[in-house]
Amino acid sequence: MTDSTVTAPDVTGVASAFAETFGRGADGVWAAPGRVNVIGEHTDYNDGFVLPMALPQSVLVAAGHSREAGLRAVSLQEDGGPVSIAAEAAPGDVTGWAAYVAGVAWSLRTAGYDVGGVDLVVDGDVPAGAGLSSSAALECAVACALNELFGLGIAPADLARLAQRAENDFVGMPCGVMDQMASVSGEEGHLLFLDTRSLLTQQVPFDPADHGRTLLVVDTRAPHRLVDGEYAARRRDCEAAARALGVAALRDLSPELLPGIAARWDGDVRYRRVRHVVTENDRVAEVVRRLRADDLDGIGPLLTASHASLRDDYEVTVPELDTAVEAALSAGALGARMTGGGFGGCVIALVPVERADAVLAGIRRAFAAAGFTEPRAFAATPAAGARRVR
Ligand code: GAF
Repeated sequence: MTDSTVTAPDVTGVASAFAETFGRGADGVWAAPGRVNVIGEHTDYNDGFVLPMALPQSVLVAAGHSREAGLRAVSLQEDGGPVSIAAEAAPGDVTGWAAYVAGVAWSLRTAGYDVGGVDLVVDGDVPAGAGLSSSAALECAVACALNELFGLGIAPADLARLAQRAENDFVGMPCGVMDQMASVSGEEGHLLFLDTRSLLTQQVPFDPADHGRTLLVVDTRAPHRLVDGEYAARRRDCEAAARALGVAALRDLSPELLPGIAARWDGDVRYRRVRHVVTENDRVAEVVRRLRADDLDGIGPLLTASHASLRDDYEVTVPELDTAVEAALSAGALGARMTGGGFGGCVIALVPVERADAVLAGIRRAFAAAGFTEPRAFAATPAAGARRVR
C-alpha cells in the first residue's frame, strides 16, 4: 500500500562508520525522531497549542570525546570527509547541514555550558525537505549527545529550547519550539499536547489501528517555495498584530474577540492571519477533547477545517497540498490537512483502513492529472522521543 516500510535506524552501521572515520570506538549513539503534526499549525510562535507525534524515522548520532577543542562531523547522507567546526564558530561561519550541528554546540556554549572537543557521525531516515523536521531531529540528537557526553544535566524542555535557539540564531530560521519538543518529548503510542508558552505537556493516547483507522502521511514532494522568507513574514505579521491588539501573543485572544477585531480590521489581511491562529488554537483543544472521549472519527472535520484555514486565511498552502487534501477527502478520508510549515511538504489523512489504498490511488490519480511529481506515502505511528540507543 504505502511506499516506505519503516526500518529500524541502523545503530550498528553508524557506530561502525564512526570507528572507520575516526579510528576508535564511539562513546555512544543517540537517536532523535522527526515528527508529524496532527493539528496546531503556525501556533507555536504565537505561544499557542500544538499536537504533534514523534515518528519512528529518526536521526542517529554516534559521538565520542576528542582531544581537539572543536567538532568534527560527518554525515552518511552527504559526500565528503569530516567537516571541522572551530570551538569559537559563530553564526555565519558554518553553512549547510553542519550548521545544525555547529549551532547546537554554539547554543550550549553561549548558554554557559562547558562543551569540549567531540567527533560525530550522523545518519538517519527522516526524509529531508519533506517538512517532517529532519533538522530538529538532527539538532536534538546532537544536543542529547553533548548533554550526556559532557554531563551537562540539561532537562528535555531546556534542551529543546537550546536546539530551537541554534536554529533561530545560528542557522537563521525563526521557527517555534514545536519540532524540537516533539523530538525530545514524544512517546510511543501518544500525541504530545504542548502549551508552547509554558512548555507544559500532556501525553494523549493515539492508536488509530485500534479503531480500524490509519493516519496516512503523504509527501507531496512539492519543492519548498519561498519557505524561509514567507515563514518569517507570517511570524512578523503575527507579532505586529499582537502588539497592535495589546496582547503579549495571539494566544491571548479568545474566539469571542474575533467579531470586534473584524470590525476594526475588516478586509485586512491581518484579520485573516489572526483568525487562523485563534481558531487553530481552539481546534487543537477540541481535537484533544474528542480523542480523550475516544471519538477518533470526530477529529476528521477539525483536520479538514484546519487545512481550509491554512489555505484561505493563513495562505501557506500550494496547489500540491490542496490537491492532495481534496483527492483524499473525495476518496473517503475522514479528514485531511497539510502538516508542518506549508509551501510544500506533506499532508496527513485520517482514513478507514479499508479505504487507505483507494485514498492513495485517488491522490496519485489527481497528481498525475495535474502533472505533479508522484507523491510518496507511509502510515504514521507515534514513536519514542530522543534517547541514547547504545
Ligand atoms: C515549522 C516550524 F519549524 C515549527 O516551529 C512550526 O511553526 C511549523 O512550521 C508550523 O506549525 O515546522
